Amino acid sequence: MKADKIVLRKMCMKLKSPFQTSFGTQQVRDFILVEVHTKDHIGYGECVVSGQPLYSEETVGTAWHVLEDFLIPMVFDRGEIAHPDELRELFVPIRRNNMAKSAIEGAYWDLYAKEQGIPLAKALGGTKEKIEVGISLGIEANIDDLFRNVEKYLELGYRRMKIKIAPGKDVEVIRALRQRFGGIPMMADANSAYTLQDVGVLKQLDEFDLMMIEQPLAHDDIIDHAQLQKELKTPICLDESIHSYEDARKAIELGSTRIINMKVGRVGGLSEAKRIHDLCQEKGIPLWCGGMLESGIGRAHNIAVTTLPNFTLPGDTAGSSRYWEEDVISPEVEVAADGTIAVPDAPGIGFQPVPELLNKYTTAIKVLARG
Ligand code: OSB
Ligand code: MG
Repeated sequence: MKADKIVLRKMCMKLKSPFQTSFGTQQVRDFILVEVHTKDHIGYGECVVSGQPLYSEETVGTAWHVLEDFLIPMVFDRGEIAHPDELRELFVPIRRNNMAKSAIEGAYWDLYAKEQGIPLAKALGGTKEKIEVGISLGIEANIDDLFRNVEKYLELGYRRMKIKIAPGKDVEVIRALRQRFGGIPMMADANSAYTLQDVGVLKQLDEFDLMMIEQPLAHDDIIDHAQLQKELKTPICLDESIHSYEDARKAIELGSTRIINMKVGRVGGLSEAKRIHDLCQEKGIPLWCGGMLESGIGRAHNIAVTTLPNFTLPGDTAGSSRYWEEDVISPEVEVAADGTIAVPDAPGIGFQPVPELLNKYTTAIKVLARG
């Protein structure tokens, strides 16, 4: 695969409804799309940054800089790339900036699958024809709004409810949901809102038989989580703390995590995601695919990675209409009444980006040419 040009698009899409977590409220998704053009194909990748460094340190501004000034020149210098795994190695000297790396690596994975004439899921070694999905529900000011959301997505078939929690919006919220909806598959995500001093509150959640609690403690911690796990019955699932195979290996070894939320952007790409997948499979740690409120392009990548066999729990990959009035792909991602998404069998990501819609939501564009 030899890129003739690489196109960066700054994107801005408005969410149907605001999404509140313990670190902030998002109404607008600012992110970046990467297109890698070869003689025969275009590969698409999504950079799952946001406008502000709240979930991680990367932003649209930092990722654009790192892509334009470092990663893309490295890719042009390399010239021919036979397999996307080569990019993981190529980018090792560049520290972190995982979402920037993942965007261009994902575009090469799409290209690679298109050149082979196979779906991305197959190119990755995926084995499923459909994937099971749940939904991530933001914090609501008012419990009736949360009830309405849970009701709606249960009716639509979603296989588990993930409830965002924060201090003061935790035990009573989960208790109310259990009283109202009984034993539905449910988990909580704290996005690092607690410390070990809150162990009393977190222990109270044990009573509600949650599938797991996601990232209760600091975004950069794996020590306190191990301590906390010793005190909790509920399994801990790390999200923010896992940036690499090495992070996963150490967290598993320490007992800091019993389940891992995989976000391809957070770990720097699909090749690293596969390495973590294989490690977790060997260690008996189940995986599921997290989300970053992606457009259809990132969503398609998430569907593909979820077809790997150790993604045994429903992920956060909801249908396009949960987020957008209109998505940028055709067809849009749809969740069937049984809470599954059919894995497309067209080559590459299997959903076609629609040029007019890409342009409609593009706020800046830069074409970088080889040479
Ligand atoms: O912590 O998993 C998270 C969205 C943005 C940033 C962090 C998280 C989330 C979600 C939403 O939970 C997942 C989705 O629906 O894409
Ligand atoms: Mg999370």
